[in-house]
Amino acid sequence: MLKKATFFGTLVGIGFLIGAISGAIAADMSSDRDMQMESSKTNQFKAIDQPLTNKIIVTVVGAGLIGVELWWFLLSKPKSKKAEDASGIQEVTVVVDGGYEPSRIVVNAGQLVRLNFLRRDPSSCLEEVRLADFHIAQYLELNKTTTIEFTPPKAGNYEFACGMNMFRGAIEAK
Ligand SMILES: [Cu+2]
Repeated sequence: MLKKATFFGTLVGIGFLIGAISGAIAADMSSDRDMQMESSKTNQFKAIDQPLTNKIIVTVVGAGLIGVELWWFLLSKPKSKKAEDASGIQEVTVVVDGGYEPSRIVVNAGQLVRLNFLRRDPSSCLEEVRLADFHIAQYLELNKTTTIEFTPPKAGNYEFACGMNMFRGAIEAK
């Protein structure tokens, strides 16, 4: 599963790369221009004519990045998972790694829910998970599964989040 941090890191990396390359090209051209200016003794600013292919590449890459960002923010929906209903207990394993996976869990109301939180993320941000509706605040040991059980009394959305309320997930009871 692609993590958001990794994704944005890659985007930033690509951005820097494009910036560095275009900077290098511009620096190259301006040094040429400086030499021309010195020899011709004119102080007039001259526009640098970029080859058409450069313009096309920059436009296409820019449009592509905008498209990816739009998709990421508008179209990528949180993964939803229906709880497996084995012997009356609705059990779901939630992997804690740069967020919660799945972050949306569909369960039946009035039936015991068992969430197995498997914490893979060493950051202290995700060391605790809270379910305010059930007055649960549970420390999650790294690389171990911590089980939390509760019964949603009625249909509705029950949120869970990290201790600082930065990463969130939801239990949808039907
Ligand atoms: Cu946090």
